[in-house]
Amino acid sequence: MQHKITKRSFLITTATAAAAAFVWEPVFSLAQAATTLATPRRLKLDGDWQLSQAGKNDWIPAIVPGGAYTDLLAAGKIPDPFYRDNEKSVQWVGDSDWIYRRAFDVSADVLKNDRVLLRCEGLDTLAKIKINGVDAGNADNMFRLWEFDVKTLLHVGENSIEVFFESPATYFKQRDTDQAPDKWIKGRAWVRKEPCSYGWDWGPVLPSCGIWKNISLETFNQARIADVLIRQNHSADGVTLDVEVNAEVVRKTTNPFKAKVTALHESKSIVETMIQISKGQGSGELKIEKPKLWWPAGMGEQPLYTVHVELLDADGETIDSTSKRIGLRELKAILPQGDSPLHFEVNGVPFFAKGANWIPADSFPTRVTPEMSRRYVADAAAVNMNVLRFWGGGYYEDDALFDACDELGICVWLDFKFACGAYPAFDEKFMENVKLEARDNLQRLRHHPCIAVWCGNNEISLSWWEGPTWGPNRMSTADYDKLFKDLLASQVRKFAPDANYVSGSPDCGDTHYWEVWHGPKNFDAYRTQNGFMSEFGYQSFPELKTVQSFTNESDRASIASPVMSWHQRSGGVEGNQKIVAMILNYFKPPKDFETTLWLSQIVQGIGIKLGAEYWRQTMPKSMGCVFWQYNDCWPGMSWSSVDYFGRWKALHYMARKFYAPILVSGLENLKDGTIDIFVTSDRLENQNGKLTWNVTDLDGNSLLKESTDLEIPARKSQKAKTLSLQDQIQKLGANGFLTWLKVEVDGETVSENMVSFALPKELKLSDPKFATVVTETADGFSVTVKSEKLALWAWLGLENADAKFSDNFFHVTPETTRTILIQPKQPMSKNEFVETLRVRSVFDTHL
Ligand code: BMA
Repeated sequence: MQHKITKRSFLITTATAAAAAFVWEPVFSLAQAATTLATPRRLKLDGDWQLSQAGKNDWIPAIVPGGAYTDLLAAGKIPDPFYRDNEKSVQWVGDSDWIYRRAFDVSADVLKNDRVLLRCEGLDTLAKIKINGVDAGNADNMFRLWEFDVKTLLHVGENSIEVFFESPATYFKQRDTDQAPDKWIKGRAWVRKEPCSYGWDWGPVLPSCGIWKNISLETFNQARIADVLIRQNHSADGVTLDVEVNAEVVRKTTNPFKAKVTALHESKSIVETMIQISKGQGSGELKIEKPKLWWPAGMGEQPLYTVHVELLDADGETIDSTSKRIGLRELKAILPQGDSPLHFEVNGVPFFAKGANWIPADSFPTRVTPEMSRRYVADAAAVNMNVLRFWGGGYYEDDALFDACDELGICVWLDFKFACGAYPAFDEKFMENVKLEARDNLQRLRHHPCIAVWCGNNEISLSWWEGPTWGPNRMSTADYDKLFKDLLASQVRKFAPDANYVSGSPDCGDTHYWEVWHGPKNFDAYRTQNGFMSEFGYQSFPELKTVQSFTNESDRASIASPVMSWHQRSGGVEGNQKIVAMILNYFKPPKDFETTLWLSQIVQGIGIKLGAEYWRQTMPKSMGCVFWQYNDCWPGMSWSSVDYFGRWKALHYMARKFYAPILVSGLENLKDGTIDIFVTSDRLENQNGKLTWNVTDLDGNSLLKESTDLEIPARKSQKAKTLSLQDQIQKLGANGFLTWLKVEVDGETVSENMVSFALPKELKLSDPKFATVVTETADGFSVTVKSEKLALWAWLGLENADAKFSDNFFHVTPETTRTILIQPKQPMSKNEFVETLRVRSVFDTHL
C-alpha cells in the first residue's frame, strides 16, 4: 500500500505533447510528515502512449495501464468483442505482435541519482523493452514486478521507450512442436499469463496484451527499502509485531543505516522503535497493548493498523519509507483430522466459511476499477458471506480488491495462478520464473489480514491421479510435488512465514462437487456430501437487460440461437438446453424468452440454497460452502450469482437468507412425511429465540400453527423439531400445502423459510393479485407488496432502469406484507418509477 500525500510537479521540458505532464512523487510518505520529501521518487510513465501492430507503423493513441484490445476498441479499430460473436473477428489481435511507445523527458538531476530503474509492475506478457533504441530488458511473466537498470541508457532531454509484445500464440506453437514427447506439456502452460484469457467454460478467448500495471522510473540514492516483513505474536498481554527490514544498499557509509518503525491506529501513532540496519538487514519489535482484533464479517469488527517504516541514512535523513496496513488476527486453515473437516479458525474460534468463488471481473483486467472491486466485496458482505476464493485460473488481483476484503471482513482463499492443466515443473528456468512470481506476489499481498490461506493451484491434482484428463498433457506426481508441495510451499514459508499454505484445491480435504452440472445428478445429490465444499454450482441465464447488451432482437428468438449459444461456454447450445431442462424439472414450461431467463435464476437459487442449507445443517461435519461462482468476466451464461454488469441474480438475494447468521431450514422426507427443522447459528453468543412453524394450504390459510421457545447455542446447528405431516399429505396430497418456518430473536424475525414436499410445478397456484403501495424515500422508493393469494418467488423489477433492491425473489402470503426499498441507479420521479415498476411471481411465468 502506498500512501501518496505529497505530489510535486516536476516537469522537465515540454518538448513533445507525449513527453509532457509527468508527475514526480515520493514513493512513500507518512501522512503526518507531509513536508518531508523522501527518496526514492517515481517518474510515472503511465498515461498517453501510442500503439501499433508490429511492422505496420500504424500508430493509435493508447492508455497505460491498459491493453491492445481496449486501445483498439477506443480507437474504433475493432468492434466490441463482447457483442454477438464479434469475439471471432478480433482473434487476430491475440495472434499479432504489438508495440507500445512514448517519449519522456529526463533532467540532469535524475541522472545524478545512484540508481535509475525502469519499474514495470505488470507486463502482459512476452515483452522486449528498448530505451532510446537500445535493449533495456525482457519480460516473460505477466505476474511479476520487473525492474531494469536504465541509468546508462538515458540522457538529459527527450528519451523514448518502446515495449514490443510478442504474441504468446506464436510461442505456444513453437513449444508444441519442439518438445520431447515424454514431456509433452501444452505450449501455453509455459507462459506465465492469466490462464483463462485463452477461454474458459464461462469466458471468451481474448488474451489481453500490454502494459497492464503502472510503469515508472524509480530513482534512489544510498539505499532503499527492499522489503518489510511484519510478523505477529499473539499473547495474553497483547500482540507483539516483529518487524524485519531489508534494505538494498548501493552506497556504503561508515555509519549504519537505521529504520524508524511506527505503528499507527486510526492515524495516531501508538508505538515506535528504532532498528539498526547492518549489512542491509535489521529487525525490531513493537508491542501493541490492548490490541483490537480483526474479525471476519459477522464475527466482529475489522480494525486496521498501519506499520510505517522510514529508512534513515547516517545523518538521520529519511531516504525511503513505506507503509503496510495490517489487521491483528490469527487466521488459520485447519486441515482435516479424524471427523473434523477442513475449516477456518480466527483468533482461536472455528467458523463456517460462507462464500463464493471469484474469477476475473473482466476479460480486460485494466477495466476493473477500485470502485468496482469495492462494490463486489460490499455485495458479498451484504449477503452474509465471509469468504471469497480467488480461483487459480485468473490473475493475482490488485490491492484494491484485497483492501476492500480487509475493510469488510471477507476472508480470502488465494490460489496461485495455476489451473486445470499440466505445467513444466521439470524445467529449471520455468521453476525459477515461478519462484520469483511467488516472491513478488507474497511480498505485495502478505500483509492483508483478509488472506486466510494460500493455495497452490486449482484442480491440477484431479488430472494427474486420474490420468490424462486434460488431453495429451502429462504432469507426473513428482513434478506436481516439486511445484506445489516444494517450491510454492517453501516460498510461502520464506515470505509469509505465518501464513497457511495448501498445495491445491481440491487437494487439502476440500471438495469440488460437480456431479449436478457436469454430471447427470439432481440437486438432491448435494445432500450426499459433507466437508468443505469449495466448488459446486449450477448455471443460469442473466436477466434480459444483460442479454440485450450482447444480442440483437433475432438472437433473442430462442435460448438456442447461435449468439445465445456462443455466449455459453459450457457446452454451447447443449449448455443452454441443460439450464432449461432443470427449469422443466421444477416449473411448468416458461411462457417466453424473458421468463426463461428469470426462471433459470430461480432454479439456480433453489439448487444452491438446497446445498448450502444442508451443509449448514450438518455443521461441524461440514464447515464450508463456497459456491461456484460469484462473478462474470463478460456478459453470458454462467454459474455466477452477480452478472458482468453487477446485477444480482436471484441466487444472490437467496444467498443473503441461506447465509444468514441464524438460519432456520428444513429437511423434508416425503416417504416418512416428516420435516426436520434445523436452527443453525454462526453467532458468537448463545441466544434465546422463538421457532414457529405454520402449515398452510395453497391459498395461504393456516392449517397448523405452533411455536416453541428455543435456545440457540453459539456456532452450532441443532435439529430443533421434527414435524410429522402424514395426515396433511393424506388429506391434501403432498402438493396441497406448504410449511413456513420462522425464527425470531427479541421479537425480530431473523430467518424465514418455506419447505415443500412437492415441486413448484406440482402446486396449483392461483393469481396472487398483487397490490403495491409506493412511497418516496430519501434515496429512492419504498414499495409495499401485498397479495390476495400466495405468491412464490415474487420479484420486483424496473423495465427501463437498473436499481438496488433491498430484497427480491421472496414469497408473499396473504398474511405477510413485504416492504422493499428500491434505489434506482438514475434519479426518477415517482410517476416514472410507478410506470416502470413490475411485480411478478412464478404464477406469471407460464401460460
Ligand atoms: C471448476 C473450476 C473452473 C470451472 C468450473 C466450472 O472446477 O475450477 O475451472 O470453470 O469448475 O466448470
